[in-house]
Amino acid sequence: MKRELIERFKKAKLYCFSPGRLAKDRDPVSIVEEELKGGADVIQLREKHKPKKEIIEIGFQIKALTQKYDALFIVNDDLDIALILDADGLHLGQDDIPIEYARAFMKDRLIGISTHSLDQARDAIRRGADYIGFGPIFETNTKEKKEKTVGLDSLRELSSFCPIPYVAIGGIGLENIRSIIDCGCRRVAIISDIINAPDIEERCRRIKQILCQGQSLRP
Ligand code: 3NM
Repeated sequence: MKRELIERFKKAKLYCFSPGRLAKDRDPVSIVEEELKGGADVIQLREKHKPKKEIIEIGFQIKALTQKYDALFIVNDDLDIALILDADGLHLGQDDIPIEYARAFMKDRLIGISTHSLDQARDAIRRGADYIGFGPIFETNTKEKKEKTVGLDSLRELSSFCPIPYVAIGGIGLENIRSIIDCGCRRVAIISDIINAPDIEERCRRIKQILCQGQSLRP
């Protein structure tokens, strides 16, 4: 199963999120369905401010949607919730459970690691991450903990050696997506540019189209 999940992740281009606080008064599950209709390949359940009980309830609904739209379902931070929801993967930050401990439970599911420098990226690769997030590429107000931007030059360097799939994240949107592609990266994770867009589905579709330009679109 691991191979199949990794192959699916390799094909993924647009990595989206549940809305967290950006939902405002909207239904988070409907927002995720719009992202999926627009072509999201991966959905990460990221509801940091909610009680775990509620995250689990929303998580079951979002997982069902990812199955309907044939997307991968990843849980942020919480190993227990990833196991309860039988997620395809778990995403860990630098201050979360070290990957070695999570691997014992996630077994052949995916584990992704957030990295904020080339050194952290190398470390995550060495310790057996299945994919890495790399960022923030640009300034972002979405993340509570402010990290220094890594910039496009580091992304270009990562592209030159990274043996596992990597996802560019942080301040990315329709306006600057081409600069990411120019670094050799066609896999992006986007929160605010999509969730704050007036038409989420349309925003996803346009971004996905640009990511797929020159390559065949997923049927
Ligand atoms: N992780 P937006 S940046 C969740 O650098 C997250 O690892 C980051 O949100 C990292 O697309 C980030 O709105 C926020 O900038 C991404």
